Amino acid sequence: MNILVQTRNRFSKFLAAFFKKKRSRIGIYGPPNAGKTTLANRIAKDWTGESIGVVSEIPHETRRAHRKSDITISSSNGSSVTIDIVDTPGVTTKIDYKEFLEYGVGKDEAVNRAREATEGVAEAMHWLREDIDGVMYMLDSTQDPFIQVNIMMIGIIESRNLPVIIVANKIDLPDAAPQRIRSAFPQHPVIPISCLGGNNLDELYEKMVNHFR
Ligand SMILES: Nc1nc2c(ncn2[C@@H]2O[C@H](COP(=O)(O)OP(=O)(O)OP(=O)(O)O)[C@@H](O)[C@H]2O)c(=O)[nH]1
Ligand SMILES: [Mg+2]
Repeated sequence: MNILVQTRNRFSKFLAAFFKKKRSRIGIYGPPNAGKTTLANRIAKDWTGESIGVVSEIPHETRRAHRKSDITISSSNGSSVTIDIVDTPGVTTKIDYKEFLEYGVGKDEAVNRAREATEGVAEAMHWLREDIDGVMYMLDSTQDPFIQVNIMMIGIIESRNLPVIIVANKIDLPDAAPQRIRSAFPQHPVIPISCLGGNNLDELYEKMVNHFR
């Protein structure tokens, strides 16, 4: 091969690597106990066969952000998106160690958990400012969506112009009211699902492919 052809091939490879689209990092955000880790595990299991983190009924179970890289999600029309999923600690405006005592956690562990949860919230906010390209904002459909933390978080996400899907989880429960979430955030797509029951996940995956591409 002559030197000119070799140089041209090298240059094309360099250009391809340089302009290769960076994988989008999609953060799962929302208040504690909404089901963020359950969803992250479900997505990872469905598309890679592995899971990400530990699920628990105790709030603030996730106290560090966990990432699972290189997940390719396909839609029924043949298009797909490859993303990294970041499962983040639940964000609240107030973390009180006494909250954990109700779940049978000892005082020392409760104080430690509260400290770690506070650091986790700071870390999640840092990621949102610096490293996140899209958000799945997850809510428990049985809870009131009009709370300060939701309004604040959606405001931050909007100010960064990040694509967002609002996930209305736990629609298997009798008190679930995903329409309340739709009225609270009419400017964004809302997908009602049950992570536990697996309801409507196909619609969520379709939306993710279209929204995060
Ligand atoms: N009924 C019902 N329960 C669910 C669903 N998804 C998650 N849960 C339960 O909700 C609780 C919290 O789930 P997690 O996935 O740990 O919630 P999280 O948002 O990651 O919580 P933190 O990490 O504490 O912020 C667990 O008991 C789950 O089994 C669902 O679709 N329906
Ligand atoms: Mg979690």
